[in-house]
Amino acid sequence: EDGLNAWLRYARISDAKSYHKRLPSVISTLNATKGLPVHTAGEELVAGISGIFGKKISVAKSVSSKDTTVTVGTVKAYAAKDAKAAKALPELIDDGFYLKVSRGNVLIIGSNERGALYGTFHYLKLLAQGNTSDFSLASNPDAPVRWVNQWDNMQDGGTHGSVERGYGGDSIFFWDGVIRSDLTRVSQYGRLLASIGLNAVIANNVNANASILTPENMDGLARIADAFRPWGVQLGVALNFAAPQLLGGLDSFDPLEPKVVNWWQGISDNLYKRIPDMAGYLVKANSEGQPGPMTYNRTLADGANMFARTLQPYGGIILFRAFVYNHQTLNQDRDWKADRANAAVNYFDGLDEKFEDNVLVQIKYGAIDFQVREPVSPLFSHLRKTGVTIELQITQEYLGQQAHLVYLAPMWKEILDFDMRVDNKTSPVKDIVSGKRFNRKLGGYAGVVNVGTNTTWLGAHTAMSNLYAYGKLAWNPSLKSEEILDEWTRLTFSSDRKVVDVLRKISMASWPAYENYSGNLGIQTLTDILLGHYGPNPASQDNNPWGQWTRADADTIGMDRTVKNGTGNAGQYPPEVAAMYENIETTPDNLLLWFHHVPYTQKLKSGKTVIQHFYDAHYEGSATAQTFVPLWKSLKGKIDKERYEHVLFRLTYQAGHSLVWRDSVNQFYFNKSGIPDQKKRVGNHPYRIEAEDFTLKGYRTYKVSPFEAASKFHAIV
Ligand code: BDP
Repeated sequence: EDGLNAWLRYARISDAKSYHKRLPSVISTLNATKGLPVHTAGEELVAGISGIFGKKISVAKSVSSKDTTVTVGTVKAYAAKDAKAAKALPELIDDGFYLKVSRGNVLIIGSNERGALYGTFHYLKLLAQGNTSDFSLASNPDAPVRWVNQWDNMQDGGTHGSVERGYGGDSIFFWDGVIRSDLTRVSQYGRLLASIGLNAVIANNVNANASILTPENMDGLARIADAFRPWGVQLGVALNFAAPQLLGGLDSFDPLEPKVVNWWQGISDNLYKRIPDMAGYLVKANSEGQPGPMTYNRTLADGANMFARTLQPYGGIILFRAFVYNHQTLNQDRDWKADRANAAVNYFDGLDEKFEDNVLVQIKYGAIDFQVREPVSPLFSHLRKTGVTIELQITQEYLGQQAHLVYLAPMWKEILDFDMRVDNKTSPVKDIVSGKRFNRKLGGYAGVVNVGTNTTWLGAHTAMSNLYAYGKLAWNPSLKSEEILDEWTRLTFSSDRKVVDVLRKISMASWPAYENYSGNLGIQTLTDILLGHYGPNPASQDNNPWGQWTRADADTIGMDRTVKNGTGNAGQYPPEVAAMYENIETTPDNLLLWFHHVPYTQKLKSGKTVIQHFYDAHYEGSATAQTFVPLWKSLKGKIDKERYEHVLFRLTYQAGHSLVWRDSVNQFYFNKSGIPDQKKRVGNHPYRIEAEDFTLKGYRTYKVSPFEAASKFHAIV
C-alpha cells in the first residue's frame, strides 16, 4: 500500500463471494476503439470486478440473452444499437453519463466517450463500497472546464524536472529539459483524474520555459497526450509570452506585430498537427517578472486574443491568468494605495468586452494568493461577458505543504457558495464560474495540483483527499465536504465505521485548526514570505515587495482596505458586499484584519480583543492538532502498517510544528504590542527545556533566524 493507486485500489471486499450472483457476467463495450475511453472502461471493469470481488469477467464480442451484462458506450453507439431506448435516455450534456443498475444488468451510457468512462468509474466506486443495489442516475458536470495545472519545470539546474511548489518528488513529465521517455506515471495520473471527472492537464509550469516549444519537445508533448488520451484527459500547454524572441529569434514579441502573430500561428499549427485534440493554452503574463503584452503598451486582451485566434481553427481555448501584478512597483511605492489586492480588477478594468470567445480569464479564489483565508476575488463580479475559471490550489503551498493535514473542501465550499450579490441578485461564485449567472457557455475550474514521482503523488496519503475533493466539486460544487471525504476514506483506506469517523473528525477540524495557529482574523497565513512559504515568520510580512502586508506596528495591525480611509479595495465588490466590508461592524471577524487597520485592543464580536483572540486562537488551533495523533492511533490495526506509520509520522510532526507556530506568532505580537496574555501563557513556557540548557554531546546550539522561530532564539543542530 504505497499510495500509487490512491482511491482506485479495488481492494478485496469482505465476503466477496456473496456478491457474485448480483454482478454482471460479461462486459459489452459499444464501438470500442483501443486507446479511447470506452475501451479503457472495459479494461477498468475487468480489473475492478476482479479486484473487489475476485470474479473474473471479460469483454465479450457478442452477448447472449442468458448473460447479465454491463453495457458501456456513447449515446451515439447506443442509438445505433437501439434507437428507441436511446431516445428515452435523460438529457446529457458533454461529459455527462447515465447509469442504471438493474438485477445484475448494468447500462453505462456517456454523452461522449469520456462520459462513458466517468459513468464506469462511478459504478466501480459504488461496487468498491459494497453497493450493488438497483438504481439509476443521470449525472452532468456543472462546468465544462475542469482542468489541472501542474507547475512542472522542464529542468532544474540542468539536471532534472522539479515541480514548483511541489512536495511529492520530481516531475512525472519532464527530465533534463525534455519529456521523459517512460510515461507510465502519466498514464496512471490520467486514470486518477478521469475517475474524478477532470478533463485536461497543463503539464508545464505557468512560469513557462520557452523551450517547451522546440520540435523535439512538441513530439514529447504528443507522447504525453497519447498517454492521457485513453483516459479522456486532454493536454494543454503553458506558454512563455516572449517565446517568439527567446526561441524564435524574432526581435519582438509584440502581440500586434504580424510576424509575432504568424510565429504563434505556426506554433499552434505544429502542435495541433501532433495533438489534434489539444485542449489549449495557459498564459501567465506581466506578473512576477514574466513577460507580457504590457511590455509593448498593449492590453492584456491584446495578448490573450493573439493566442485565442491561433486556436480558433482547432476549437482550443486559452486560460489567461488574472494573477497580474508588478512586485517591483509594489516595492517602490510601499504606500497605502499600493495594494496588491486591487491589482486584478485594475488591470482588467475596461477589458470585459474585448476578449475573444475562446478566452477564459483564470482568477485565483482570493484577491491575493492562496492564503488560509481571503475574501473572494472581486474580479469575479466584474467580468460579465468574459468566461472565467476559478484557480484553486490543491498543492498546499501556504497551507503546510502536505506536512500538515489540511482538508480544503470546506474552504473551497465557502468560496464557491459566497454570494457576490451582483446587481443585488443572488450570485454565488459557483454560478459565476460555471457560466450560469451571466449566461456564458464556457467556464469552470483550474486546480494547481503538482503531483510528483513519489508514490503518494502529493507527498502525503492524506493530502489526496484534496485532489479527490477538487474533482468532485468541479463536477458538482453542491456536494458536502463531509460526504466527499467519507467516500474518499472508504475507497482509500477502509469502510470500517471507525476509520471513516476518525478521518472525518481530523479532516473537518483541520482547516479551522490551521487557520487558528497560522494566521487568523484575515491577517493571512503568517509564513515566511521570502523563502518557502512554510514555517512561521510574521516579521517577513511587512518587509517584502510582494504586497502581502499586515501593517503591524506597536499599537495597530491590519490592512485598511476601505474606500473611506484605505486602499479602496472594499469598493471593488458589488454594492451590498462592498458596504459589508467597508464597515468594521459588518465585516466578519475572520476577515477583520484583511479589511481594517485597528488597535490590538479592538473588540471583536466575541467580546475579546484582537490580541487576546490571537493568543487564544493559536493555543486552540495547536491544541486541536495535538488531538489528531491519538485519534489516528486509535486506528492501529485497522489500516495497513505502511500507510498507518506514514500518516502517524506526519501527524506527529504537525502536532509539534503547530506548537512552533503558536509560540512564534504569539511571541512576535507580544513583543510588538507589549500587551500580556490574560491567561499568562505567552512568553511563559515552564515545561520547555531550552536549547541552551542542553548538554548533549555532538550537538551545538545556534541562533535562529527569524528569531521568533525558537524560544530564546536558539535551536540545536
Ligand atoms: C505564487 C507562487 C509562485 C507562483 C505564483 C503563480 O509562490 O510559485 O509562480 O503564485 O501563481 O503563489 O504564478
